[in-house]
Amino acid sequence: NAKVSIALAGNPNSGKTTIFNSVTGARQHVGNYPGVTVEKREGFRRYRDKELLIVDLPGTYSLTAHSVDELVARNFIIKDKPDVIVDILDASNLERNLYLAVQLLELERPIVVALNMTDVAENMGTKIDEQVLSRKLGVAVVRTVGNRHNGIDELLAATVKVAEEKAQKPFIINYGDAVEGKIAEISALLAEERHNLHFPLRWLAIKLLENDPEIRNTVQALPGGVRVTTVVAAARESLQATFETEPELAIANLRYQFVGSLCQDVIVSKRDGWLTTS
Ligand code: GDP
Ligand code: K
Ligand code: MG
Repeated sequence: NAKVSIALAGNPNSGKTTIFNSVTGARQHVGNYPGVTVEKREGFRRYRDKELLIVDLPGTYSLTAHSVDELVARNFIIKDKPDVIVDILDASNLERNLYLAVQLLELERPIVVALNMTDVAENMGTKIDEQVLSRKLGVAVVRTVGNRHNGIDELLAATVKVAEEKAQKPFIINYGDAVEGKIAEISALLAEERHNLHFPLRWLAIKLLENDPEIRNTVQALPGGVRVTTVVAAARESLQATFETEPELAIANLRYQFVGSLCQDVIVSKRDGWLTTS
């Protein structure tokens, strides 16, 4: 296929619009996402034998149902199914940016990571091993400095390559036995409804345990929705007892722990070590 649709995702101020402009130049137009006043910026670019259609998604820190921007971003990814998501990370704020990255990965769509603002990170003395990051996330990672157009061609090449490969390696955070048991139980129930569902089952199960209002409503409307809702309520109660806190907080904490240890694995030097070795 000569057409490749690409969605740019990332935290606010990670450099999405800068990279979007660098890639598309003047070939862009602005509209709105259906039903909401969130601005939708689309652009085009010819790259080798491909026609790229690029959408600049709203910047978000998370993918909950609690903000319109986050709902727009996640629904676009799930329902419009762009061929590739390019997740633009601010390398100088790696931990917070990886928190979104792992949530994007949990949507089980093809992803390329742009490690942007690497100049700012290095000025702060933070060096990131992008090969380790690539291996840990199971996706291509390309270093960029968006405002200097550095790495943009490599980013496009990696993006088109992912679009051609199609296969996305599964990415799974292990949330520990208590949560994983509940995810398995709910996923099995959802599997019976899979023809009515557009979202990945594991992701839906996690969102139900997090009491995500949009997913709760979607599932309630299914033929077997009442049964799923009852099982989810019992699972949430059980997790509440295990963690002695709201399951959504427990799950967010587990995700933060995962991201924290990921950061330790990929950040090779901070200011101190940096100065003594140079
Ligand atoms: P967005 O909110 O993700 O769309 O971020 P923008 O594209 O608006 O970028 C935010 C700011 O960061 C702008 O002032 C850009 O010029 C700047 N910027 C983008 N990429 C880089 C980069 O790699 N390095 C540096 N130093 N600045 C950048
Ligand atoms: K901005
Ligand atoms: Mg922007």
